[in-house]
Amino acid sequence: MTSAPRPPLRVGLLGYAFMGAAHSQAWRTAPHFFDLPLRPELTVLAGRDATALAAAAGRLGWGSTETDWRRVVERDDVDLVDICTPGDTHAEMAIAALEAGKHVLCEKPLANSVAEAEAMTAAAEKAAAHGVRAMVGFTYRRVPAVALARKLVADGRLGQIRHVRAQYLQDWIADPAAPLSWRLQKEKAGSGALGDIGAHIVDLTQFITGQTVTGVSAVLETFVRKRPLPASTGTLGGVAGEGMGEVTVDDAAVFLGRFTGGALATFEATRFALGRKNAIRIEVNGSAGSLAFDFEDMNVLKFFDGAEPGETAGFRRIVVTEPEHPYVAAWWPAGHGLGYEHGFTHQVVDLVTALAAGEQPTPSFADGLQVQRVLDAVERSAADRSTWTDIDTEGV
Ligand code: SOE
Repeated sequence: MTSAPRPPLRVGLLGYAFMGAAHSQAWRTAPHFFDLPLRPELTVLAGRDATALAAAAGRLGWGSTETDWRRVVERDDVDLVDICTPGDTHAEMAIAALEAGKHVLCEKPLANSVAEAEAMTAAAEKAAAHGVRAMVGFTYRRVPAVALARKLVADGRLGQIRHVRAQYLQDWIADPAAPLSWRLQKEKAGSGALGDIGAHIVDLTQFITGQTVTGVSAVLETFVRKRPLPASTGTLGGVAGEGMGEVTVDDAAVFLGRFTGGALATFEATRFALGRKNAIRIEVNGSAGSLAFDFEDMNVLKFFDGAEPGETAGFRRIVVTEPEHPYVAAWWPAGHGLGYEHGFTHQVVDLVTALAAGEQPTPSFADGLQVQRVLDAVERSAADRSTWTDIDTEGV
């Protein structure tokens, strides 16, 4: 790695819970393993509780703090605003930051509604005319096995895609005694499993296949309608306190979809799959081959090559830990494997590289809006109990 001085990229991070911590480690780590064209500086961390904020800034490595996020947007020593707060704040923060000339990285889902996502995309397009960039954080695109899956499809190794099967399975609210965290409140999170984890598999399947979802037919369910109010917030659920409150989002989403290239898809997103912790499972079947990925075995991609003779053909387990694989060469000697946090680090690498080149990083806000439209179609289809709901493709 060269040690030539690089221009700084001064980052202001909004939020310091689970995602804030994941992004902090990415900003800290990326320049130590990758030869980045810009040098990220952890300039300022924002949050409302001054005591907790000071502790988080010390723990996560931030140089200063602000208890009002607007100050971060206004500060002259901030080049990029990274938004890791609940969805109800994304639109206001991102639009203010873009209007102030700051680049923006915004956690998924982009917004809580299509209208907000449209406003954010319009602000991003306006800012792009001045070289200001916006990206949405669909981190799992940066898992090496996922990036390899996309490459195999793009190289034609799967032929024409016929089937896409996607699940995102967690179990952290399967216990009815788990508290009513913000992720279970519609006004904060927009939707439940659908937006929180279903958004990831919509993005991932589109990323891998290079196609988009054109229509859906869906069911949503809320299994546990009342939960204890939280006494304190924790990494995900927090600690239960006194009193009960209403769950106002879906606990699970199941839907059928069609892709632009004609493939049929099934999607399942739930936080009630007991024993499944972070199982993002994607299988794609094409006319020439198939592939299968499970995040619980994230360093592996399974590939079936239809051109192999029947006698020896079978799914091969590709261990995606070799220097030839996407992102891997920067890390450990061959075979040593990566984890959850590396996706966030790769996200910083790709973002910083695009910014330095004056290019639009992906996924853009327009990409985030397109996913938002799929989520919205799922909600409308489930509410209407309709058979099929087309997705608006205007402007994406
Ligand atoms: C909670 O379900 C969650 O933290 C999601 O919000 C993240 O996007 C995912 O990476 C892990 O699970």
